[in-house]
Amino acid sequence: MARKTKESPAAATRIHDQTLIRGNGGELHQLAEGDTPVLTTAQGGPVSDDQNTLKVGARGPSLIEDFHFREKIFHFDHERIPERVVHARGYGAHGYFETYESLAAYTRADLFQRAGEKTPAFVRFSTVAGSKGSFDLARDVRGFAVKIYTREGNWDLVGNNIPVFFIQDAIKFPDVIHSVKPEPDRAFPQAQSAHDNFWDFISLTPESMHMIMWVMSDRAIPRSYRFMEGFGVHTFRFLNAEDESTFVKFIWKPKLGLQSVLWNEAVKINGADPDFHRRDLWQAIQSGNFPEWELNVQLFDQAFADSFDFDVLDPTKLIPEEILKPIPVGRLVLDRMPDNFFAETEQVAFMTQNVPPGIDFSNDPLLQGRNFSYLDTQLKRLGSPNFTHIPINAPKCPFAHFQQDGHMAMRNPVGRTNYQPNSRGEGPREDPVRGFRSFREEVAAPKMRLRPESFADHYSQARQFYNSQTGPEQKHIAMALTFELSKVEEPVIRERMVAHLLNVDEALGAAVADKLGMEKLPKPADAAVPPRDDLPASPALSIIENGPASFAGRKLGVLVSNGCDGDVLTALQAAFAKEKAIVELIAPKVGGVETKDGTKIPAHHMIDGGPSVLFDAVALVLSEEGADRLLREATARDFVADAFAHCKFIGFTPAAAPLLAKAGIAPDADEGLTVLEGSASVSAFVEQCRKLRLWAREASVKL
Ligand code: HDE
Repeated sequence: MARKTKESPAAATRIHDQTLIRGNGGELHQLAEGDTPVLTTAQGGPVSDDQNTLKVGARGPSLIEDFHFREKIFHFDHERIPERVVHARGYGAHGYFETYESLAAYTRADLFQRAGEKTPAFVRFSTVAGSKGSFDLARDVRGFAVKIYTREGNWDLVGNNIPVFFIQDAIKFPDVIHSVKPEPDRAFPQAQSAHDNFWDFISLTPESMHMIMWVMSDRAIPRSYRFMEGFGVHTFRFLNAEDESTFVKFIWKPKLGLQSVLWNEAVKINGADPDFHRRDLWQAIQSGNFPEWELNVQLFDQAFADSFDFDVLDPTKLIPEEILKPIPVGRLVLDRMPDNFFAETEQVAFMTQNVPPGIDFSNDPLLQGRNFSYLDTQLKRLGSPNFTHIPINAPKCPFAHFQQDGHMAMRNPVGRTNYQPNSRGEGPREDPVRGFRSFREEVAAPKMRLRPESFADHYSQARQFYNSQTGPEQKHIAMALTFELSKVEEPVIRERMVAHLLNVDEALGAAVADKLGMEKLPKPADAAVPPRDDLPASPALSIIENGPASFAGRKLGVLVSNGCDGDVLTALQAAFAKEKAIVELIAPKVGGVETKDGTKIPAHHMIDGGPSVLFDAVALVLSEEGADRLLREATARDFVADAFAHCKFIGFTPAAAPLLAKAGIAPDADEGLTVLEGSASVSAFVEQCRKLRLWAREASVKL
């Protein structure tokens, strides 16, 4: 029987909670345990039959009178809203931001005033080019959009995992996005930049060269959201209580260090698990391994801005960390998945113009353009100016204004007075002290459409980025450029791109030209400003230089067979659990295996469903008979061959050696192969796995 219960605000937003039903007076009833709620229409009418439409007889035509059927289909027909024009594919999570120390000297933003204060946050990660149903591991920029529900309004830091952008002026955004999206006459390729339109546009847009270096690097194929940095990109301003301004750039640094996959891996992961990044975040949060990032700020004044090599308003430039050290000011922890993907992750509306008092914009022309775009796009996508009434977008602080009506208005001002000033003293009034104030910048100049000369150097930081990469990373950039340009059909576009690359790095340009089979090198592109040679390498720009010191948060895949050594398996599981890593078992059948002492162990994957690309390191714990059977399975050979080719560490019991041999790998081929015999060998294997990959192997493996 249903019991009557008092309606709480939480319950009101959870009417889909299966334990609550509404009574005739709209009051909520708590169902007793074991009760099943009665299915109703959206109007609340109980439904007697949800399996059959209302018809004339059992075999006759359907009746239009069937309001339950019509309501159900009507609602279904309208389930989709427009996907985001960019960043359509994304995944979000809840958490909090914790302030380390008061930043009152620099900003009066309320969230930065009190050490140790936690402010609720929601984050959405995304790819840019692909549609909502595309795969996670496209070569692409990742969105890193953070909404922090501060006590003085929502702060949205709508960033990317790359600190610079393709273009310098927002007016070019539709062009760069049109060029990367599927070509309009054929509607392919999906979620790929490897096609003529993109490279045609890029090769005619020298300002994009710095960004192109990042996008062709492994930054564009991250191992997981948990292992990537986030950047606010633009220069912003902090304003303190005296309205004094300090320029600021925002950087999120992942606690688990940086990590990416290889392109050959990415291609295979997209087939094996198109939701690879979603699943990773889901699994981490559901298992209590809450991902964490530190918010860092680069603070500087006008004198620094004037003396810096590049214009701090140019979004195609960064300030190297070695020149301006990032200061950690707080941490972001993601500890809860949304209750419902659509309600929260799909309907969340990020807007660059959401800044609390104490944070202000700079004149970066990209940021200025974005401040128009993000409000406009929400109306298209969410369909009503009342999108702030959706719980995920509503502020969590008190708010009061006279905005009213419109589609789906959930709350309107109450009472007679819906304007101000009013003589009744009713309703909210502005507060010049607490309220948002813009930096009082003097601006006087002729109205014009002109790119500043200080934005004209398009190659120097591209070169600096390339020079800051380790050997394997430089090689990956060359491979990525070769792959992408090999998909370009028009030779003139390839040539134009190589001409730019020659300005970034002569050897890189020549190597790509050679791999593309170009017979003659083109002339380097005309440069508005000659590329500089004197910018020192910045180790902060390399992923490999900023990897983790442990295997924590990573995944070990263990291939097991009937009759395998249960002690080795238990030792591996214990050692990797201690390392805070995840261990998953792959077996010929998902039902699992029986170890040699007769213990039954269920598997997480069958061999066809658990290729080694899904893991950071692998172990082969096989019996002789098990190895012998796997020799005949192509997927088992691929498991081993791929793990080796992807420079992963491989542990194996002696009986697994024939499977290695079948994949063309000598058991002592290099130091990345560890024989698993006894506990010392397991510790040695964990130790090795902390390095994530044996890059030295890459030279001997052609991918
Ligand atoms: Fe965006 N961008 N963008 N962008 N952007 C959108 O807003 C836009 C840019 C970024 O998870 C849209 O709500 C313009 C830079 C992220 O919901 C849209 C320009 C950076 C997300 C839009 C840029 C970003 C968006 C589409 C050039 C990194 C996903 C849907 C001036 C600093 C947010 C939406 C989410 C989304 C416009 C350039 C990051 C159309 C006009 C630079 C992470 O408003």
